[in-house]
Amino acid sequence: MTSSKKINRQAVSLFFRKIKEADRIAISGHINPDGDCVGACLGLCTYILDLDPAKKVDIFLEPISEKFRFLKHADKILQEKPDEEPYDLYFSLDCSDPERLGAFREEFEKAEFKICVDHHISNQGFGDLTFIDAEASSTCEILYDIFEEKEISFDTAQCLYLGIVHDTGVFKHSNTTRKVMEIAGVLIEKGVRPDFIIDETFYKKTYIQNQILGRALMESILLLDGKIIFSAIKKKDMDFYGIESGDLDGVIDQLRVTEGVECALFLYEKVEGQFKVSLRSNGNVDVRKIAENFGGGGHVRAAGCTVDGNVRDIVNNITPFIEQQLKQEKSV
Ligand SMILES: [Mn+2]
Repeated sequence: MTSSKKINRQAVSLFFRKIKEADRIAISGHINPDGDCVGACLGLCTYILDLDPAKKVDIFLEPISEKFRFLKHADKILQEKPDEEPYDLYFSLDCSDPERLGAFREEFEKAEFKICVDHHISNQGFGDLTFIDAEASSTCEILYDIFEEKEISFDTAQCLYLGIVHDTGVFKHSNTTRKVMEIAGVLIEKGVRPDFIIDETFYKKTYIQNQILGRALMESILLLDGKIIFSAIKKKDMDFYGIESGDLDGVIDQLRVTEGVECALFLYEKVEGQFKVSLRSNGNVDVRKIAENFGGGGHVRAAGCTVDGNVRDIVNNITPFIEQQLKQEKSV
C-alpha cells in the first residue's frame, strides 16, 4: 500500500539475523535526544521485544523529556551500564557520527556487531551494517522501512509516529513526502491517535513556558519595515522564571509567523554577555549564510550562532546581512 520501500533486502535479513543471534543487545541515540531519537530507540526496542519477549535489550540515552515518558519501555532507559561485558549487538540510531553518541560511544565501539540507522546527510557511515537514507524524513521512517508492517504493534507505532511528527515539524517541513503521509496513515490504522501524540509531545507547554513566550512576543521589535523581527531574553529573567533554554522552544517560530516578516531573530543569554542567537527565515533569506558570518551554521530557513555582546550591538551587527540579502532578492 505504501509507495516504494527503498531498502536492501539482504541488509534487512542480516539486521534480523543479528538480532536473532544476539544474546545481549544495546540501543543508543544522539546526545540531547529529540523526538525522533527517542521514538527510534524505543520503537526498535519494542519491536524486538514483541518478536521475542525474552531478549535482553538495554537502551542508553541521556535523560529524556518527561513528555516522552508515556512510551512503552521508556522506563528501561539507562544512563549507565550495569556490568562490564560488551554487547553482542549495538544499534546507533539517529546519530550522524559516533562522536554524537557522547558517553555511550566507548560501549558502542566495544560491541561485537554494530548497526547504524540514520537520516543525516552528513553521516559518512560507521559500524558493520548501515542504513543511511538522507531522503528519509526521520530515523523512524527508515525503521518503518526495515520493519514488517504486520509485526508493528500499537506501542511500536506510537514511537515511530512520534519520531516522524517531531522531525517533520508536524508534517510541515520539506521532508514531508507522500510516503511520510502514507506511513502515518498505516500507523493511525495501528491505533495511534494523532491529536494525543501531537498535542502532548509537540505543542503542550507549561504555564511558565507560555508566560515567557508571551513576554518575548510583547517585547519583540520590528525592523526594516517589519521584514525583520527580534526579541531577547536576558539571563536574569531566565533565572527569575527558573527556566532553561529548552523552555524557550517555539518562541522563534511564533516570531517567524508574524505577518510581513521575512526573518526572525531570537536571542537568549547563555552566560552573562554571551547570547545564543536563533534565526528563522520564510524562504527569501538564507539564514545559514548569516549565521556562518558569526561562527554558527544550520539550514536555509533555520540557523543559529553564539555571539558575545549586548542585544543592541548583536542585532545591529546581524541585520545589515539580512538587509543585503533582501536587496539582492529584489534585484533578481
Ligand atoms: Mn532525526
